[in-house]
Amino acid sequence: MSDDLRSTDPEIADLIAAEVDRQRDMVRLIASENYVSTSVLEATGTVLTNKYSEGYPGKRYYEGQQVIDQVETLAIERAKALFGVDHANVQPYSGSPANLAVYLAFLSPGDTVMGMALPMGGHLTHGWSVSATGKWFRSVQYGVRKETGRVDMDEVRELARAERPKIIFCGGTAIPRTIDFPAFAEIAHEVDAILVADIAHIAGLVAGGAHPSPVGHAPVISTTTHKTLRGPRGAMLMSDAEHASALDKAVFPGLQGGPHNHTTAAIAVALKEASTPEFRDYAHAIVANAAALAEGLLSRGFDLVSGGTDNHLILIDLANKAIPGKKAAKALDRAGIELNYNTVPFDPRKPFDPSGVRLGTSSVTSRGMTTADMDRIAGWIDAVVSAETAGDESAVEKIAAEVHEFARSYPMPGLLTD
Ligand code: DSN
Repeated sequence: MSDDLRSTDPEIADLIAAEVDRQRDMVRLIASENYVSTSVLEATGTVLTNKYSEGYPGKRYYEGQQVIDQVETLAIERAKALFGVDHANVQPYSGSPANLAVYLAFLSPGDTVMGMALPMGGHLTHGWSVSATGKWFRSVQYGVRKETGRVDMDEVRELARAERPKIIFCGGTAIPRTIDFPAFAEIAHEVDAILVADIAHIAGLVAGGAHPSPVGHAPVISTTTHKTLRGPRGAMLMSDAEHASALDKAVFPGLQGGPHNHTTAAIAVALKEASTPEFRDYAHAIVANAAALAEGLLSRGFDLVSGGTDNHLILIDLANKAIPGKKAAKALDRAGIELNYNTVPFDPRKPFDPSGVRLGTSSVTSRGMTTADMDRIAGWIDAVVSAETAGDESAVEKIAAEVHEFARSYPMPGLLTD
């Protein structure tokens, strides 16, 4: 950290330093988070934040875009090349605004949208009732089969035939299994709907060839850039040529003002990193680590939604361990293992105190942890859950010391290189 920040605002400088330590000392298993590289961090903290640039490269509403146009064009071209799409818009501020732009581009208020229900693994912006997308549009929601924990494609087809949605979202925030893009595309085609693949969670896996691509199946693709893709907090919309102009108009001037140019630059850097053979190895290592972690949890009697994982994400239903998700998540956090409590499909408990916890392996894989480490982490998770159930806080403290020592033994990407 620079001396400038430390002398201007020591309180914020101290808090940032404390967060660096926290991220270094924890085993971070939040499925939507990651560690960006030093290069991505550097691009984020630049003078590009000083510039307004409403519009798109070559057609702006303010002067002084000689450099910004080149930055945004590089980001667009890298997104197009990496994902193999006709068109990319790199301006959405984050995932929710990106998805709202999709509504603005193709729907009018009151039109029908179909998406996966939030408690089944979907996202708020896929038409869930408390979101603007569920209030301003007529939303129909699909889920997973109770017996398998997997998306019920028969239900999706029946619902689509009955309700005739204008857009169908696939993807979500707690889906441990491969998304069947061709099957969704077939249904969307049958009912004349636009299929929107929200690949926010799996974008890095798609880029690295560790999950099938929606390209060629979904004409519109939405993603954040900061999860498995390992970029800055931001988002992108990608599409075929036919849907490009409507999406661009919806992002600007429809929904947003000036793009965050420092973020655009960092997205460009992350996309360059994601085009390397090393990133392909990283994407496959994330999936291998998730499989190993799932195996370690299953062997300790944990009940995993869908019975396991195909990607970076694991959803544990803790009902058989007699501990609610929130209590488990808080105990694990005290023990140095960071994850989030989460609803499980058909959860009898409330969303703010649900039955499950959600884990992901993108961050631990960025630290360099391998499949050999995953059984150890599963063992700690099991031990903390047992200790918390027994009310044994000293056991939690003992595990915390081990976990912190273990975490510190791996380098942290980003500002720290130790
Ligand atoms: N908050 C993100 C997640 O954790 O999956 C989704 O928006």
